[in-house]
Amino acid sequence: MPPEADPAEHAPQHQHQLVVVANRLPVDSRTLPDGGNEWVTSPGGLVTAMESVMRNVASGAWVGWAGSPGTPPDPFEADGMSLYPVALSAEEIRRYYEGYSNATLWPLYHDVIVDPEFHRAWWDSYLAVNRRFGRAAAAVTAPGGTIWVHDYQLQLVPRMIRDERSDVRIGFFNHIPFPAVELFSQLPKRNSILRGLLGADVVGFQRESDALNFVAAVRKLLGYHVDGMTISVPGLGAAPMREVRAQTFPISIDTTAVSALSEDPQILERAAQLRRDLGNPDKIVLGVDRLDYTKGIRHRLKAWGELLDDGSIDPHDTVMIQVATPSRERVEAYKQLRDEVELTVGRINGEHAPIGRPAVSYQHHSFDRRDMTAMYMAADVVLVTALRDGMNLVAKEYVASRPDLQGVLVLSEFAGAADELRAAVMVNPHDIDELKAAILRALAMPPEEQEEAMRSLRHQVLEHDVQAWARSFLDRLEESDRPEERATPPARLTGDAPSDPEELDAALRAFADVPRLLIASDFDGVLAPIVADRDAVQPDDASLSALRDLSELPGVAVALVSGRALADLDAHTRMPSSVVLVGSHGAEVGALPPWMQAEVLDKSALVMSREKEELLASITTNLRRIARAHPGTEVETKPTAAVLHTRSAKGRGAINATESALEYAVTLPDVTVTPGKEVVEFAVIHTSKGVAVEALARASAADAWLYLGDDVTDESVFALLGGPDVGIKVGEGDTAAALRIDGPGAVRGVLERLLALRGEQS
Ligand code: GDG
Repeated sequence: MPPEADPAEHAPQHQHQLVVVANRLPVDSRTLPDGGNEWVTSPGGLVTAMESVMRNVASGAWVGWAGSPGTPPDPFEADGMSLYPVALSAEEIRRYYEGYSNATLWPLYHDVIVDPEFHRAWWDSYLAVNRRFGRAAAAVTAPGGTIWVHDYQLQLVPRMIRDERSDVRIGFFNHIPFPAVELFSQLPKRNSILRGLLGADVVGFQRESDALNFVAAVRKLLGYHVDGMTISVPGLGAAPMREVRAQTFPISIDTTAVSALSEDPQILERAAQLRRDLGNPDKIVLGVDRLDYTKGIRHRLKAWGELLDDGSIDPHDTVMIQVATPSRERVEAYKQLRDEVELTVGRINGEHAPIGRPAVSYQHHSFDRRDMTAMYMAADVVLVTALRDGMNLVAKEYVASRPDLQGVLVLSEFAGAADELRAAVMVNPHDIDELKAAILRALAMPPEEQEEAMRSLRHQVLEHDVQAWARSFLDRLEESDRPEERATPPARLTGDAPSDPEELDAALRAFADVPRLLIASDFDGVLAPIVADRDAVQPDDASLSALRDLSELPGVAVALVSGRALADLDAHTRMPSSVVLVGSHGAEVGALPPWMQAEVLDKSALVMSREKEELLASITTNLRRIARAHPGTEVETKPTAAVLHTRSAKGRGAINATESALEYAVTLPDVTVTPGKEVVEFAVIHTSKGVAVEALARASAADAWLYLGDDVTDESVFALLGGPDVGIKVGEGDTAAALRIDGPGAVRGVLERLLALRGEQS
């Protein structure tokens, strides 16, 4: 069983203005001499960056895993922030972290250097853990605060927070590449991932190509409207459209800290000692990487081995140091990589190393920052030969460690750093001959040429440090719409007066002239008067018949969209197969006519998991309890939702039952609760009529849509309409529709007029 400790339970009373969410907290567990344990902070680039921005906010926090399975430590303070540990069970570490994150997403996002594995149990765990992180973050953020979510392990978190906290700004930064849509499309649950990310206001990437790949995936797989790097995301339920910005923010390092180390005399001495320890070679070539197949270590060793084989390098003059920090050691591909690398190093040393000194000094352990800097300072050449890398900080650290302006960086064009560090010796690491030539060129580069290149590289790195990176991301996030500004869709009409008949007719005439149309309508209150007994509903036969006839005309798609369950809607309308039925506010879509493109409807998001089934069962039980306390109210169960109906309640019963239901709703962050006309719907599948109608418009390649609706749930469709579209609100109330008619009788008039106008053309 996963540990269910909820960090919010231990939370200090105050709420935080800025909350960072990352898989790992910036702490490590250290064993004390007495066998006990203590937590020490392990400042990396991200922590340093955050420290500088957190100085400017009243209160900062970090939510993440503390690094060991089971019960996490209580929240604690470190470096001016509150740290909130999130629990991960041993099984979740295997499935969410080693599985879906590191054996599915990591290889897929790095262009399938090894084959990604797909397992449904891993996904379930990823979902559950993301939810835990999302809830923990939502619980500790101040009203109107900012949450910054990091990296591929937590891609669902932005949306999960958004569903719970519409008042906060949410940013997401992806530290690794985002793959081309052709590759990304292989990912099971790909659309859930995209929707998860689109919960953010700003989605940040390392390289321009990553941001472009993401936007292309959103356009192709979700069909959302994209304008440059701005994506229009339809709202959930009655929520309005949101704008999400995709942008490039190349990450950097704490150059001040690295520069300070590089000027420390003790570290200078360590660098000199290192050279002596290696037998005073003329040249030291260095590689520093996590032992990961993306880093191109095998390619590098192959090139190095061949240079020794063909005598281009003399192992008496030139030594290679390869630091390969242990990483993800329980993931199969990493075990294999380690075996291969160590075999190759052993072979190279066996064949070429002079007695008493290595040809390749292989270090499979980690070093402290001071030792790392000493290595950079001793290295005449650093090899960064990644096959795919989000950025690669080693490249930037090397440059920042060389105030002497000496040293050569050989840099793979597949590392994000290649976009900025143009003065490096660029290389395609897949081309072993090219790699060998680049290494020889670097080894032979005259000091003046080194100086010129290093000066240019240092200018780039010193001008753009990690603090500037964090500030520019947060500034961009700050510029996104204030959450409260987008709280309600724009009301185009207020009051209850029907539109001028002339205006309505002109709109219908213009609409009927458009080549491909989608005509969609709500059912209750539009095609049938609202009645107390929902089963006794009497649809207007003439309206249904007009819709039927419209659906037979060329270039016209017709859909009925209702909050009712699909089967219920079908039973009351008996429409032919040319009319698409959409039930449960978009969560159930009936059969599509063969000419519609079914693939644009994302059914995967609509699938009920066991977890959702259980949630729905418990909601139903609770709503039934509320219904028993308020005679006349009743609970309807649908495949993906439970609905409290209050139409037949006595006295104040309807109001009281609705209030109880809404109070209960607050306890259900993962449920979409939609109050409508004398109903409150609790849906465990997140969708809306707007999402469904938009998908149908795409599936039918419609140039314009007409929508008729009377309920608040129809506002999610009206909010999407623009240009050539026609939105008609049936009955009173503020609305985002541009036209109003007064009831089902007038609907019949509209549909018959449309039939006449369009029929004339065919
Ligand atoms: C991901 C993306 C992106 C390594 N060995 C030791 C050690 N290191 C430090 C390096 C560097 C860091 O680890 C590695 O950063 P990279 O950027 O090279 O790569 P990933 O770990 O894959 O990081 C990457 C990064 O996120 C940031 O967005 O650049 O593309 O894959 O700082 O110096 N540090 C110490 N001892 C070691 O033995 N102290």
